[in-house]
Order: sequence, then structure tokens, then C-alpha cells
Amino acid sequence: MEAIRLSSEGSTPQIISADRLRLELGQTPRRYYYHGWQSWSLAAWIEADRRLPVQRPYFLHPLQIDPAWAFHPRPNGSWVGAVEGENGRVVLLGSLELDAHVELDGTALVGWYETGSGPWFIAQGDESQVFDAYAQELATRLGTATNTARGGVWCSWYSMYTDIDEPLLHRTFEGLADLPFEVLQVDDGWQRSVGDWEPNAKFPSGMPDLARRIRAAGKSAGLWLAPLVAVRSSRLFQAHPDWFLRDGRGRPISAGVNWGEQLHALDTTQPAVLDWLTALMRQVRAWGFDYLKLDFLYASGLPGVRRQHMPREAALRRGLKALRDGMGTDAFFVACGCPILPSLGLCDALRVGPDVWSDWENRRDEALLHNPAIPGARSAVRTTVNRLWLQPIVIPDPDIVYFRSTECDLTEEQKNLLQALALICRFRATSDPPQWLSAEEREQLRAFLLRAPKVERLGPRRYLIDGFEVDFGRAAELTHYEGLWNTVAGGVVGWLANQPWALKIDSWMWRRAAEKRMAHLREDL
Ligand code: 9PG
Repeated sequence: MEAIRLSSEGSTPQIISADRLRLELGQTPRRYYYHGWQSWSLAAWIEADRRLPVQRPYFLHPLQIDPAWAFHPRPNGSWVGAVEGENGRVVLLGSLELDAHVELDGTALVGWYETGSGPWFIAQGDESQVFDAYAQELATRLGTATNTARGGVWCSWYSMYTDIDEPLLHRTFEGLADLPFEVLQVDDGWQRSVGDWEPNAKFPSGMPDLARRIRAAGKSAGLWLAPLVAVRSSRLFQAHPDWFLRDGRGRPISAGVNWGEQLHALDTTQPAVLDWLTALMRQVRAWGFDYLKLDFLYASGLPGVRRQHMPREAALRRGLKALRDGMGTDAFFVACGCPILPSLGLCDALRVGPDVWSDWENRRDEALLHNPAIPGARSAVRTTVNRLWLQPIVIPDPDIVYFRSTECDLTEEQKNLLQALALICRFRATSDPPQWLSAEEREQLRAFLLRAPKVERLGPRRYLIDGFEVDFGRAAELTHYEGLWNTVAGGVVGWLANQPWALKIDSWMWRRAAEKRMAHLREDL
């Protein structure tokens, strides 16, 4: 353990190697910067004397945060932590290698590597300055994105969810043909099962046909896969149970619950698994897709027993490398649901926040479940804005923006904020089906896709876009909900959320809403 005291004047960054490092700040900080593990985990500045409640439901921890530190008693985050003092100066402590964690312990920032030791980066100054310096150093060690930003992307998820099929997508692509999209991306719903990456019965003409139709319209074909997880009922899990991470008692670990099933995680220290991943990516390229949104990538970085002993994030990075090797350097790789540092240098774009949703905030999720990883427009803006410092290393994916007013409750102001963020990130995606756009909204979308804006950064959360100021300050804050009523209601709802039967009711309600939405969509076709 290395203990050092922060000097009051020194402002050149320092790099020190240690297994554990204690950085004495010499004063009680005002705010602490939390940095969550993966895409969907929270990143935000919070008053240093506040404690973030443990988010619910607990069974989603492996899917939303780093479950290893979910119940840690002090403010903590993955790889990097920062504090702001009374004078507004920021001190940052960040690791330059994987498998590291930082906490605020009173008047000290403490960082440690889960195994062994490694380099720590220490900087103080104004917020933009210290985060920029950290990003520079990470870029040098881990590498940067190789492909440049793509133009507009249309993604099927945020209107159709898993209810996609061949005729629906064909007609949608026809309706989008005269809009200046560069990529048409097919999301979740085409596969036989999560783990079995072949087309299901709703895609009888097969995947090469789908990609060919997209390319015939002059666009790139994009595809969603979650290659590092498999549901229990998949053929993959049934055929190769030994390919999956286990707990100390030999049972396959939970990588969370989704698609109404238990998820399991591939062990990316096994050569057979790596070969399978590389072959899968080659296959998808051979089908004709060259924009790949790979999702649920956190799975192979979860704590668990691996065939070959190595730190968990180093193991994940091996898996990501095998995926990149298979797809080739010319494919555009969007990493989603992915631990941040292990992906740097391997992907082109990285989702840096949770999913957006067609309304701004949800009181149940925010106030009662204390869960900032559940889809929501404000949650997405908050975490994305607090991760824009990653921009010199990777294209930040802020998720999609909305132009439609059908099936969307966002105000004009909220939609404008999402659009501004997409322009800043240089990642422009939408999911609006053409038949849900009015003539005016369609023209707004066209103008947005064609825009070549001049973006200037005024501060960490303030930008000028073509001379217009956009301030994300308020949206980027975390609202605290307190009081007796909130505690009682939160206790009840939190308990309910942890019950499997309540989950069944929730997915039944989701199903009903989806059926209504799809009936609406198909009748408009
Ligand atoms: C497809 C989707 C979309 C989306 C991804 C990802 O339970 N959860 O917390 C949870 C979070 C995100 C999520 C699914 C579940 O969405 O971010 O864009 O591709 O998968 O299933």
C-alpha cells in the first residue's frame, strides 16, 4: 500500500505504481464523481456526504452494475474517482490498467487493483483539464477507435422491440429509402435464441437476403447480437455447459435475467470459446453485415471461476479481441452493455449510458428503486454527459433520439436535448418508424441527418452548437428523493421488485403494451 499526500501547488499529473494507493486530500471534498462499471451503470457527480442507495432489484445487479461492489459501504466506482473541493478544483485518481476500483474514504481517495498492482494516474486542476489528461493517458496505453464516425443510423429497437419480422422490416426500409441514413440496423428479435445466432421463423429468407436488401438501397447493413451471453434454454448452453462461468460451487453464475430467463456468461479464457466467437463474427460478416452492435458484453467480465486463472476484465478483453479479430478492422463495432476500460482500443463506438425511453423520468425507477440504469431519457442523458471525457478515445454512443410525437411523451425541449447530445457525440441514431412521423417531423429528421454542425465545448456540461448554447447541467444531476413517505414506499416497491412473481406481472404488462404498440404500428403500414 502506497500512501501519498496531495501537494497544494503541484498540477502536473503523476503516475505511481501500487497495488493499493491512498491519496490524502487534506480537506473534506464537496462532491464525488461516481463512475459505474459498464455502459448502463451510473456516472454522476454527487455531494460527498450523500450515500447512493443500493439499486433495486438485486437480481439485476449482474446486468446493470459491477455486482462485486454493489453493497460496498463507501462511495466508489470503477477505475476512476474524482472529488471537487470547496475552491472548485478537481482531483482525479484513475487506474491505467484493468480490474481496478476507487473509493472515497473521508478525506482520501483510495484506489486498488483486484489482483496484483498497476499504474495510477493522479491529476488536479479544473474538471475538463484533469479528465482530458486522464483520457490522453488511457488512449496511449489502450488505443483508440480506428473507424471514423458513421452517418445516420436507423435502429429497430426503440419502436418495434423484439416484435420484428421480415415483411415489417422490408416495408420500413422502403419507407426510409429516401432519407439520408447511412446504416439500417436490425436489433434484437431476429435470432432463434440468445446464444443461437441463426435466424428464427420470422426471417424465412435468411440473413444474407436481409443484408442484401439493405445494401441494394445504398446503405450499410447493421446487426445486433449479444455474443457473450446465452439463455439457459439455448442450444449453446445445452451443448456446451462447460463453456460458461461458474461459481465456487460449480454452478453456472447468473449474468442477470432478461427475455424472461436466466442468463449465463461465456468463459473467454477457453480457446474453444474464443474460436467460436471469432467464427461467429466471420459468419455475420459473410452474411453481409458490417455494422455490429454487440450487446450484454459485461457478462464475460463478471466475477466467477474461469478455466484459466486471470483477472476478470483481462479475460473480457480477450473475448472482445476475439470478436474484433473475427469481424475485421473495417467493420464498425458498437459495444453496448460493456465495461468501459476493457473495451477501449477495440471498439469504434461505446454506449456510455443506459437506454433512452419515450418519456423523460419515471418516479418508480428513480425515487423508489433508486435505479438509474433502467431505460429513461433523463437517465441516458445524465450518464452520457458525465462520460463525454471519453470522446478522444472512443465515439460515445448516447443512444437514439426521437422525432416522432406518436408513441412518445417527450417535450420539444427534451427531444432537442437528446438531439444536441447526438450532434456532440457525432453518433446520430433514431428508431422512428416512417409511418409514425408527420411530414414536418420527417423533414426535421432529414435536416438533422444532413447537418454538419460546428461544436465547441464551453465546459464539461456546456456546449455551443452552431452558436447556440446547450447546457446539460440540470439534466446531468442526480435528484435525491427523501422523506418518510419515500422511504416507506421505496421499501415496499423495492421488496416487490425483488419477488419473481412481481417480475412475471411486470413482463406480462410489458407484453400487453408491446402488443398494443405493434397493432398500432401495423395498422399504420
Ligand atoms: C435489446 C436491447 C437494445 C438496447 C440495449 C439493450 O434489464 N436491463 O437493465 C436492460 C438494459 C438495457 C437493455 C436491456 C435490458 O437494452 O441497450 O439498445 O439493443 O438490449 O435487447
